Amino acid sequence: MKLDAITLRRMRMELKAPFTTSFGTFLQKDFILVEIRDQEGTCGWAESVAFAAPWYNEETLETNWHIMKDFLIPLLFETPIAHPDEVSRRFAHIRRNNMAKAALEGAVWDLYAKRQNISLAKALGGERTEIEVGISIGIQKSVKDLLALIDQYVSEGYRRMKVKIKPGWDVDVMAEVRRQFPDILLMADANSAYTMEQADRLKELDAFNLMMIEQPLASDDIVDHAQLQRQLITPICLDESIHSVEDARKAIELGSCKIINIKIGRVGGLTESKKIHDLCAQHNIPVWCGGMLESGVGRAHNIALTTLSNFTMPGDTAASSRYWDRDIIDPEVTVENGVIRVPERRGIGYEPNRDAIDLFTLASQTFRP
Ligand code: OSB
Ligand code: MG
Repeated sequence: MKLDAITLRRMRMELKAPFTTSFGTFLQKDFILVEIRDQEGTCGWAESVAFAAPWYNEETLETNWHIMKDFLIPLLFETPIAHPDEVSRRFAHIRRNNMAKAALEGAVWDLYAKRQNISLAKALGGERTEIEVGISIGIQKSVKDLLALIDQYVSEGYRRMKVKIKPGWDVDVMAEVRRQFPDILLMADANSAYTMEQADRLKELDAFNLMMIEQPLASDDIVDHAQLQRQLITPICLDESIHSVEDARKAIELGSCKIINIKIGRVGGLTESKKIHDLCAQHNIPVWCGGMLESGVGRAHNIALTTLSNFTMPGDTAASSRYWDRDIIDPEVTVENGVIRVPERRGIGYEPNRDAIDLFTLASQTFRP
């Protein structure tokens, strides 16, 4: 692939409803959309999942713009790219900034699949033709509101309910959810809101037959998580703590988790995601695909990744209509009976809609070799 142009767009889309985690509330989604065009005019698309503020990790939309413009894009233009696996090697001497790297690498993957005339799922070695999805529900004003939402999503067919928790919105809430919904697949996500001093509180969650508790302790920890896992019946799933296949290897060796949430952006791209997937499969660690309130473009990448065989648990990639009045892809992502049918069209399999994209673009810049 000989690259001709890379366009970065600074996007803002209004969320249909606020989304609250233990670290803050999102009212809108600010992100960078990446378009890479080759000399034949084929375009690859991806988005960065870095948020406007460094809440989830240290990256932001602005740091991503800087790292892409001043370091990563020049590396992509250096020589032609034969295979997308080369991109992460080319970026390896730039430390971290995984979301910036993943956005560019993802667009190269889409471009590559389109040039091969196959779906991104197929290019990645995926097998599934449909994927099961769950839904992630933010912290609500009242337990009553939460129960009503779960009721709605259960009737829409979503296969697993993930409830965000934090100290003061945890044991009583989960107890009530479990009482009302005795049979659903249920889990909690703490987004690093606890310390080992609160281990007893977390142990109380063992009473509710949760599939897992996601990232209870610090976002950079795998040592305390190992100690906590020895005290819990409920499996721990790591999200924030895993940035690479090396992190995953160490967490598995230490016993810090029994499940891993793979987010393409957090681990630096699809190539690294595949490596983590393969390592976890060897160690009987199930994986599932996390979400970052993506637009349709990021959602399409998550869907393609989830077709790999060890994605055995429903992920967070819900329907476009759950987040947006109007998504930026055609068709939008739809969920029927808790399942997304994986598109067979080439590349990401959903067409970015340039009119819709323009509506949500605050600024853009095009780079050339
Ligand atoms: O921890 O998985 C998370 C949203 C923002 C930041 C972190 C997380 C989330 C979600 C939402 O859980 C997943 C989604 O619906 O995209
Ligand atoms: Mg999480």
